[in-house]
Amino acid sequence: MPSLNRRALLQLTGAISALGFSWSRRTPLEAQATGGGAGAYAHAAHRSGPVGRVSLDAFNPSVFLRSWNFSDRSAADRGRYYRETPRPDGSLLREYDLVAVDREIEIAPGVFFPAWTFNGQVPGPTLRATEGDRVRVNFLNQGSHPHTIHFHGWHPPEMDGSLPEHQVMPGARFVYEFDAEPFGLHLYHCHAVPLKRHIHKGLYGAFIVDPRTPRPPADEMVMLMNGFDTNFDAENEVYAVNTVAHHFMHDPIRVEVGKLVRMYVVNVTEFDLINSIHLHGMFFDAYRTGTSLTGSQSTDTLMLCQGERAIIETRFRYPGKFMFHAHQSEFAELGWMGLFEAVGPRRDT
Ligand SMILES: [Cu+2]
Repeated sequence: MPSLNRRALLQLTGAISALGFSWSRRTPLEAQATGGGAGAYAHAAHRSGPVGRVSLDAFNPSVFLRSWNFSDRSAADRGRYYRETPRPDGSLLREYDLVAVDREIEIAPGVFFPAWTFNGQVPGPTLRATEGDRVRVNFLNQGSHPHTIHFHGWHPPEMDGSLPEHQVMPGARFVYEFDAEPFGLHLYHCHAVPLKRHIHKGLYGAFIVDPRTPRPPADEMVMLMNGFDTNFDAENEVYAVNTVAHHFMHDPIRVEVGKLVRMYVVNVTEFDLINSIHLHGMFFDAYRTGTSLTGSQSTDTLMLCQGERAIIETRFRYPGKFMFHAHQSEFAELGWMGLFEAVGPRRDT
């Protein structure tokens, strides 16, 4: 694979766009805004990202967005990875099978990344329990390096997956078991050393713990902000939400005007200290770490440090397309941008 640094990718994107092979058509509004000059047109096209589409056969970010506890699998297949058993106190034992495997994944058109994955995908499957449930994770390391699973949340030290003696060698197994608490939006990731390498290679996922009294019904979605260092220079060349650069520009997230939308946003970007999410045309309520039922902030831009996460809620007032992206412009141009498409009659309040 040819080496690809940040600048080269930008230049590639720009060169392709300058040829006019933009995947997005200029809207009448853009034509009006740019005045139709050739330079303005090239500039408008430059903004639009690279040509071509990533194959979605192995992993589709839009399916991942609204899947948890292997709900994207067929009933028969799901049972191989996830089982629920009622317990006497009314809670559930939730049992998961996670397997570490090396796998090459496509993160931008024609750009392949030699990932380390949970169950063949990056991010790993979203795990979701209710506060007080028992979580049991049967971990099998089929990768080429020692790995662990380190969960955020309450658990005894032998379940932490962080010390040298916790490493699970290639071919070996370990069972992680703990109670799901506190409620909130957590994450899990490999904690073998060197840590930044093991995380950024793709060994991470979201771990949602719902409160015993559920949050109000909503259109829910999971967004992991991630980045990929394709030439191993300790800088990311590609950024995304849910791995595939610019995916949600091609395939906007469809939502209903007026309906509560709840996003579980996790920052698992390595090498950059912070990442952020900005929504156009609206404000949202942020619940940092999801550990309270009272919103901590009303804003349109939320900054998250490495490993931080937040639940954000909003209701779209107007039908149409709304951009969302990192407010670090460089991240946005390198893939971390997307669109919502709201449908239904407008609601001005
Ligand atoms: Cu690892």
